[in-house]
This record gives sequence, C-alpha cells and structure tokens, in this order.
Amino acid sequence: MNAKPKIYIPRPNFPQVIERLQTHFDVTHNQEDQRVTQEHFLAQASKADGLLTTGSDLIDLSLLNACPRLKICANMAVGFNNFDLTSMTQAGVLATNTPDVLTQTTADFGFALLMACSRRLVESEHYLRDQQWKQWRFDLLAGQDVHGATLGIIGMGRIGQAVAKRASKGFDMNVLYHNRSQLAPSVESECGATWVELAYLLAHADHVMLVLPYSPEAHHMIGARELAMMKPGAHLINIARGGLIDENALVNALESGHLGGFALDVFEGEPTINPRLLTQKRVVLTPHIASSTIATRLKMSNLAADNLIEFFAHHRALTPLNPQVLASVKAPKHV
Ligand code: 8YV
Repeated sequence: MNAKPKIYIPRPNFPQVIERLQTHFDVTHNQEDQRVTQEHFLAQASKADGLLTTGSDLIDLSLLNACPRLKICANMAVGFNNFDLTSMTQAGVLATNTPDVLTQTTADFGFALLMACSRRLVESEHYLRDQQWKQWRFDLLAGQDVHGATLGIIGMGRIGQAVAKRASKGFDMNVLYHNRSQLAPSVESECGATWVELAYLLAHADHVMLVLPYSPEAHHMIGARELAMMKPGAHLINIARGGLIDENALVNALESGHLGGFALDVFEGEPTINPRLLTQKRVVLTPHIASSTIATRLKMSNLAADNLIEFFAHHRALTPLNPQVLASVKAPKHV
C-alpha cells in the first residue's frame, strides 16, 4: 500500500477541514497565529506533495526548484497573484483557487467600506469614544451621500458585478465601470452599469472601487496622476490587492484635501502597514477581511480541500487554474 500523500498547511485553518484532510492525507499544519518563517515554510513545503496556501504564500520558481515532489497548490483565495502560474505549469504543478464561493460576501464588504468611509463611520466612532461630542451641530462629521451618487468600479468580474448590482438596485447609484473587456449588453443591464474609459470613470465618479486582479502590469495603476484625475472630494475603496495603489501618492492626495477619504482592506506590504496611512483620519483600514464570514471562509477552505482530495484520488480538480497540467502529467501514484 502506498503511503498517504503529504499535505502542508502553513496557516491556521478550520479544524473540521483539517480533520477531513487527515482522513486522506498525512497533514502537517501550523495552527499558531504567527506566520512561519520562510525557512520553515520551505523546509515543510519541500517534504510535501500538496500545499493548501493562502493569497500571501508565494509560489515562485525558486520554491518550485526547492520542492521537486510538489504536485499541487490549492489556494484558499480567488486571487492567485501569489502564484507564478507559468513556472508552476512548466514544473507540472497544478494550481487551484476558490472562485464564486466568496463573491457575495466580498461585495458586501466592499459596500461596507464604501458606506463607512463616505459617512465617516470610524472617525465618528472615535470622536464619540474620545468624548469629544458636545452638542448637535448642523455639520457634525458630515459626509458624502452614497445613494444616488456615481460609483466607478475598476474591474468587472464576479465581485465587481455583485457590487454593481447592490449599487444600482439598492442605492439607486449611477454605475460606471472600466474593464479590459466590455460585458455583454444583457449583463450590463442586469448590473445597471455602463462601460467607460478609465479617465472618464476617474473624472466622473464620486466613489471609486478597485475590484480587479493584481498583475505586474497593474502595479500602482492608481498613482499621483490618476488620483489628480479623480473628482475633488471623491472616495477610493480597495478590496482587490494593495499593490494596485501607490500608497504614498494616496496619502498625499488626502492630505492636500483633494480626496474626500479612502478605505483599504488590502495593503502593499501587508501585514506591515505604511505608517503614513495610520495617522490619517478620513480613512478606514481593515486587515484583508473582505471574504471573512465563517460561512464563506468555510466554503473557501472546503473548496481548497476538495481540490486536493479530487486531485490525489481522481487526478482532477474542481477549480483548476492551469488544467493543462492535468492532461500532461501522469496521475499521482497515491490513488
Ligand atoms: C483571501 C482574497 O481571504 O480570495 C482572495 O483573493 O483576497 C481573500 O478572500 C486572502 O487572499 C487569503 O487567502
């Protein structure tokens, strides 16, 4: 009888999912709320047949070279910019992600950030807790309306579309979007959204939300130039990836009074935060939790686990990113 395949899970995960994986695999996992060192990660990964990764576990050529027995990386994330997909495909390593299951939860959170920053929710709460509230004032912590305003969505995949529906149907917003490809007219009308050039979107939106995947080409796609093109007083919300925004230019745009505020769930060097962000008032900063409800994170975890189980049992996957690997390599021996 073949030994069970070895799976390494470098970050805490649902005990019930780990138990499920343990019935199929020899599992090594880290349940500490402390990121393992890169040396430890490499040492464990090099002994593994499969990894259950998160969006911040880098799978690049040097890791692949150090891990010749690795056959699959199941990302517990829809985004996969942590994967060097070309090198993984060349090395015959299957990559999978967790699309769909997090769409609505993530769109809810994008909306929560939009509401929170345009209505100065966090700042108001601090004001009250700091006992600064003296009396009713006509302009006390006055914000910007969300209903009826123009929302510009950059990136119009599943999550962007879910945000657009909330905005157009629930908040009567005028929704503009920019995406590499224009959606089919039927989908556009379902979302109540209109495709425009990026420059037009930046110049006309009261609130701009980033919902596009990160790629090196999109690095700092929102920099000083783009921020200057935004409407005075506009808000910027990022639920995609930190590297899309030049954070120093963003703080400059707020400090100059040009931007009304911003809300970020993702950061360029996360979990390390640019200290200039932390001193700003009209901002909302959250620790990459847009998909974090127990129900949704459990679905993500189970989908990643299902990809591992299906791969080792039947040489297939539910949500493969490089399915050509399945066609070109031999079935794993551990069936
Ligand atoms: C993940 C995300 O929680 O799915 C994504 O791409 O950004 C989040 O939902 C995060 O990447 C950890 O894997």
